[in-house]
Amino acid sequence: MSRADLVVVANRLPVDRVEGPDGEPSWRRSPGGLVTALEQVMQNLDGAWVGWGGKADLEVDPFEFDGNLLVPVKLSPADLQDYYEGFSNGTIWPLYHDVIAAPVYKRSWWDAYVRVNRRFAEAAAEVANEGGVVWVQDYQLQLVPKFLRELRPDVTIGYFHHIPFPAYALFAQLPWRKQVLEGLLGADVVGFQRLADAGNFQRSIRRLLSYPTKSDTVQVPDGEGETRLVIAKHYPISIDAEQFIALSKDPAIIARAKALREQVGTDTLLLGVDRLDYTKGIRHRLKAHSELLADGRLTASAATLVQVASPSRPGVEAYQDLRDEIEKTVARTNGDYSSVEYTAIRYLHQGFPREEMVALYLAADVMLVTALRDGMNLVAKEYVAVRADNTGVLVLSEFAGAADELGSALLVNPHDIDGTKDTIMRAINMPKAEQARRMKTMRKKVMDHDVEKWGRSFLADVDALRKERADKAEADNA
Ligand code: GDG
Repeated sequence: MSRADLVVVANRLPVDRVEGPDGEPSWRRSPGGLVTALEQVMQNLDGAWVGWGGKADLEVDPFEFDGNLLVPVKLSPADLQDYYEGFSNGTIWPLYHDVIAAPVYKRSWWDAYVRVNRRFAEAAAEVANEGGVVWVQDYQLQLVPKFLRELRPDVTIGYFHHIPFPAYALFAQLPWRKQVLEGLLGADVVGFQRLADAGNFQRSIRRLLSYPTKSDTVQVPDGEGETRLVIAKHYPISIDAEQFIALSKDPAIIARAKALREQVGTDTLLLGVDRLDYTKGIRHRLKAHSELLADGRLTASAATLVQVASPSRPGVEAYQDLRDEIEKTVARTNGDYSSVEYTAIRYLHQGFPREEMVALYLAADVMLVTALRDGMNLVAKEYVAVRADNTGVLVLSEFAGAADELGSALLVNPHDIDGTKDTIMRAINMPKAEQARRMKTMRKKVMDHDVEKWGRSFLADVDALRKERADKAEADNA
């Protein structure tokens, strides 16, 4: 098998397997956020990507796709249940999002997580070039850095954590907390979304492992009386702003946005776009919105809320319950406040092509991002990127990572329903001049810090450590 200088390891490969009319399988680029984020970074690099192919028990040899080598990792139905739906999405996801849902601690899930992380590490070890770089992605793979270092001490390892890292008092609940920290510390660079996440991580290290930390670094004992320096700092992720801007100028998409507005027919269009996930604060948003209707501050003929809730993790119970609850609320609100002509909430439990998402962003006067906890939230940045005429208002939860950069949004605490209601009304009534002032500042931020810059700054730190190690090895050998 050929090898690569840069290997990305992620739970999913960046492609979906599709079957043609003749039953012949082929691969198609998948529309996920991580893929888009890394698309630019991986371009022209002759890199490799290690990940699951999207189907249980799928056994496929590594293959070329768009100039990169894709290396499928086989996962059985039991792996998927215990490692993915279980430990990743039933334990880590809720724990790291401040226990919005109760995390489940199950020893068999942990065992599966260890087993599968080892498998990903083995696949990466096989494909990385001597002295190469391996970049591990996200919370499903927190043990890969350590396993990989054991197998391939010559490679330099980066890990990026896309979701929040919780405060020590919460992280301490995890029965396998030390193993997880040791797993992550197998990397040379551990990246987080927010400064606060990196701080939480370092605090947990000091409390649980007693390793010294200083500004962005941790001193990890190497077992032979020496220490190894690990960088642990924040690298806020972003979007391919150019691509979103280009789509927003596409005449077909502009026409579509206009048509959507006309069909909706109200003066104001409020928009929410989220995976259907309890971290996104959809319930809180709907509560604030329905109370505004009940109070008479909003009417269905004046404002419509379009809520896209793309299907997510249907195999996890908490997601099934959330869906039922949201759909009940939507039906109630529409029943109570819609008229024959106007619908209070247009609820869409579907995924859409990116072009349609951009048309919705262009059509929306107010974008509602009310996450209870969110690593970054790319939707907020996408909305801002497409508003080239500096109109529109972003209502943004202070608990989303994006709030650190987009301070000119109207920031809300989504738990404060009265505050959220007032902020939605302020957004609807905001004068154009104020909209422009705020939007301009936010657009500059998103354009100056796009995803390419994110990737470059992370990999630059990885590369600096790689060079330092190579120089040291050379000096030791001299
Ligand atoms: C995790 C972290 C962090 C959504 N529905 C459709 C669709 N989307 C796209 C959005 C956006 C992406 O999916 C969602 O990204 P978010 O950042 O909002 O949220 P998560 O999926 O939870 O992502 C998050 C992110 O990782 C990156 O590090 O920001 O905090 O939780 O790009 O536009 N895209 C299309 N159709 C849909 O129906 N085409």
